[in-house]
Amino acid sequence: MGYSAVPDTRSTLPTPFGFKPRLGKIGSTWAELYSRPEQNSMPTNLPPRYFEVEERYRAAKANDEKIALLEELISTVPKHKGTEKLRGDLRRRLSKLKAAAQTRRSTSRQKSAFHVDREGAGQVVFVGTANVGKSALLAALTNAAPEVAPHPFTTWTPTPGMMVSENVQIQLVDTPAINRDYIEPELIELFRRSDLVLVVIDLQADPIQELEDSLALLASYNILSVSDEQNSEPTSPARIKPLFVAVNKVDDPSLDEEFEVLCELFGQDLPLIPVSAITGRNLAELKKALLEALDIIRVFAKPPGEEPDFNAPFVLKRGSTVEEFAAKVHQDFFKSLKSARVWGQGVFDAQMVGRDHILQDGDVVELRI
Ligand SMILES: Nc1nc2c(ncn2[C@@H]2O[C@H](COP(=O)(O)OP(=O)(O)O)[C@@H](O)[C@H]2O)c(=O)[nH]1
Ligand SMILES: [Mg+2]
Repeated sequence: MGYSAVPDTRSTLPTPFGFKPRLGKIGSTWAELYSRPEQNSMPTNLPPRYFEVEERYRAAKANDEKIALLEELISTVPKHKGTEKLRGDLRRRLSKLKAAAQTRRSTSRQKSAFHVDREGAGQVVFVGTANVGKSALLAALTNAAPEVAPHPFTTWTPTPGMMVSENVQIQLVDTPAINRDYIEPELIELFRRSDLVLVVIDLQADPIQELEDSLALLASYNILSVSDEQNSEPTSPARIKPLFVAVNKVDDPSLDEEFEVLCELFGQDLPLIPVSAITGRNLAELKKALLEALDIIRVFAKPPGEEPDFNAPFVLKRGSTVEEFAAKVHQDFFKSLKSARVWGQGVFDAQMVGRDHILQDGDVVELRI
C-alpha cells in the first residue's frame, strides 16, 4: 500500500464486524465500509445528515467536541436491524470518550500543580515579575530547593517551603512570574486564599515598574483595592490582604541610597523591606516582620504541676480566648474546662480567668478539667 500523505484516521475507529476494514480507497468513510454489500447483507439506509455529521466528527480535535458530535451522529442513525451493529459500535465509542474525559477531569482536580496544602501557622505567597529573586528568597528562607536561574520563567508551578520564625512555622510559597500572557486562575486563587502576599521586586532592575505591575495585577482581581480618589496611582492601595514588599538584591550598603529613593516614593503606603537573598542581608528582619504581620499569638500549655514546653507553642489568631486555646489543646478540654490560670501580660501570675479571657502572645495557660 505504501505511504500516503493523507492521514488515515480509520485505524483509530472501531472496526466494523470485528475485522480490520480494508483500506483500499483513501477517503472512504466508516459508513461506506458498513454499507458494502459484501460485508453487510442488511441495508443501513443512512440519511445524508449522517454523512455530514460524520465528517465533522472526524475533523473534530477536542474531546468535548468529539463527544457532542458523536451523540449527534448516533441520533441520525435510523433504528432498525440493519444498523444495530453500527449503533452498538458508536455507543461503545461514545462511552470510551466520556470515560476518558472523566479521568482527565478527576486526575487534574486531584493533582493540580497549583494546589498547595496549607501547613504551619500561616501562608505567605510570593508575587512578582520574572527574575526578581522569588525562588532565591524561598531557598534562602526555607529548606526548599527551587530552581534559581538568571533567565526568566524558571518557576512554572507554586513551590512551598517552611520557614521557621522564632518558634513558629510559616509556609512560604514561591510562584511563577506574573508577567506572562496567561495567568492561571488557580494562581489567582492561591493569592486570594493566602494569609499574606509578599510582593518581591528587584532593586537592581526596574523596581518601580515591577511593583506597579504586581499591584496592578492584584488590584485587577480585587485582592487589593486601589484607591482612586485624589491620586489614582496604584501605589496607595487600600489593602484588603496584608501585604509586604520585599525589595530584593539590596546586597550591600552601597545600594541603600537607591532603596531610600523607593522609600520616598512608596514608603508612605507600603511596608518596604530591603533584603538580599544572596548575601542574606535583612532576612532575619523579614522573617520577624512576616511573623508579626500574620497577627498570631503563641500560647504555651502548662500541665498542672509541670513546666510548660516553650519549644512547642500553640498558635492562635490574635484576639483568641482561653476557650479557643482549650479547643486547640484537646477537644476534651474545650468541653469540660472548669478553670484556667494564666501567667503573662496584663494578669498577675497564676491569675484565675474565665473561658472568654483574651490571651496575649507568650501567655502560659494551665487548663483544669
Ligand atoms: N545580586 C543578587 N542576585 C540575586 C538575588 N536574588 C536572586 N538573584 C539572582 O537573580 C536571578 C533570578 O533569580 P530567581 O530566584 O530565579 O528569580 P525568580 O524568577 O523571581 O524566581 C538569579 O540569577 C539569581 O541568582 C540577590 O539578592 N542579589
Ligand atoms: Mg522562580
